Amino acid sequence: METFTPRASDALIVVDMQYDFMPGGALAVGEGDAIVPLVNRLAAKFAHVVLTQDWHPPGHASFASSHQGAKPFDTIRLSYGEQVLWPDHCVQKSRGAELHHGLDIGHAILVLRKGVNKEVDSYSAFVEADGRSKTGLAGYLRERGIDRVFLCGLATDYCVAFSALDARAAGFAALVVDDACRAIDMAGSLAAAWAKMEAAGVTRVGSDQIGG
Ligand code: VGL
Ligand code: ZN
Repeated sequence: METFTPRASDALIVVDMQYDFMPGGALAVGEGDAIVPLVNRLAAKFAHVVLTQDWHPPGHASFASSHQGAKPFDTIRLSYGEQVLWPDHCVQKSRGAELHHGLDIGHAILVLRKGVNKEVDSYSAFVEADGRSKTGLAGYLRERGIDRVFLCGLATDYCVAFSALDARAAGFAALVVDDACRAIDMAGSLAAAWAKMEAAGVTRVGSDQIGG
């Protein structure tokens, strides 16, 4: 079994560990809360930890409630392409948008908020769904001397996958710590996400492969 020991040029990106993605939340991911202890143990091994926070304004374009006649989990066409419509979730300053209080990652150096543009969604921590608007994370990581990112959190098939794919596109090595993620898995989305990630050179690892 190949192991990866975190080094100074690695970062861990902890994706969207927010109450709305936990059981009982507006867009609950099965067992979303179960990974909190594992994410904490993983984060302790990394000097550079970035947290992401889905952070939508009220009336966001990704909300079904923003589109006449639409239901959550429908897909529609927006100016930038296909968009899955979600229940209202992670509304700025709401309780559901808060990071899980069980996260114990005091040394995290950046909380990156995404999806803040009312008209454009952003599963990815790097580039919004229009494929053009950058969050600045790639530049930030590069300035910190990072060349490899590990990802964990929620949800494997949406925000984790899109972030991993964009990390690769931006020239970083990318590894997804599979057991420290949970998926929405809707209409084959998890298998599709893994196929894309594998094709893009994203490495799938287990937390038992992370040394240190
Ligand atoms: C996410 C759907 C909508 C995620 C965020 O964090 O994976 N999924 N917004
Ligand atoms: Zn969202």
